Amino acid sequence: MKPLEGRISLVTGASSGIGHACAEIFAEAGSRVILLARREEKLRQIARHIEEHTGRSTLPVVCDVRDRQAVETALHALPSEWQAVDILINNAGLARGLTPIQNGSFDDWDEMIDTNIRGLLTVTRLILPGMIERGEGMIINIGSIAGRQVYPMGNVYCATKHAVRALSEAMQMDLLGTGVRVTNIDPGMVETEFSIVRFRGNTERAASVYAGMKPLTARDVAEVALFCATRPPHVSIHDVLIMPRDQASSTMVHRRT
Ligand code: NDP
Ligand code: 8X3
Repeated sequence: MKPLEGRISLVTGASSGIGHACAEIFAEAGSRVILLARREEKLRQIARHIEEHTGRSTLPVVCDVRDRQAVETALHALPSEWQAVDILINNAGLARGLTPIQNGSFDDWDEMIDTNIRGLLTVTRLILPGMIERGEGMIINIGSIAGRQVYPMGNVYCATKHAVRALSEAMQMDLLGTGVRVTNIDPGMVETEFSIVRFRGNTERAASVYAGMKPLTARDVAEVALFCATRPPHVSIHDVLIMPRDQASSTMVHRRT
């Protein structure tokens, strides 16, 4: 029997990168998986591939986590056999730009705050009551090294990830005694669409972020999430920092150039 047999996992930001890898690896471990993101075609393609490759059912949910009403409607409309979510992976998130705070864009700030903080809170608030009622569940929040160390021009993105870290700690306290476990995972550099999104499609600039060093893969992070989710029920891994060997801190990166 697979470790997550009979479980339901909900992964936000499952259309790419770390979320895609988590959806895949959790299905390989036996879980049924709800994949949530905005890009419908990508989501359906990934869901189909996971079903073919793992034999587990998947449920794509096309939704913008910034739209509270839309998230509420989508989650309330889940078919009854999908409603009892056991594991929530709060992964949807993004950075926009790398700009000194005095030149920052209000729109970019809103987008990061609304996605990385408000979106995480909305999904969590809607999923938690069911977990508490059933007396068990797990929330995995994907933070970042940026949630521990601020770096130049990272200002608002770093602030949102500090908020994720604070919320993980807050959840651990508030959910004590409910049977719900909360894990915070802070990755260093992972090569995904993250930098392409940050630099608005400038693939050359995005590639330069990882020049001469070996970043983590999305799968590296997903494997850690799976390890945390498959500990015995009395074990709660509160906090993980996973870095590439070539990265010592937010700003110290070893490059072979
Ligand atoms: P990707 O850009 O590859 O994936 C981001 C995912 O988030 C996509 O599936 C995207 O889907 C989804 N998403 C973004 N905005 C929304 C929204 N408003 N509503 C729903 N889904 C949304 O990046 P990563 O996989 O790297 O990022 C995943 C998480 O990991 C983020 O929280 C990021 O901050 C964090 N992280 C990334 C690191 C890295 O170096 N890559 C390091 C540390 C942390 P869609 O566009 O289809 O909606
Ligand atoms: C993403 C990693 O260092 O670009 O959270 O902020 S970093």
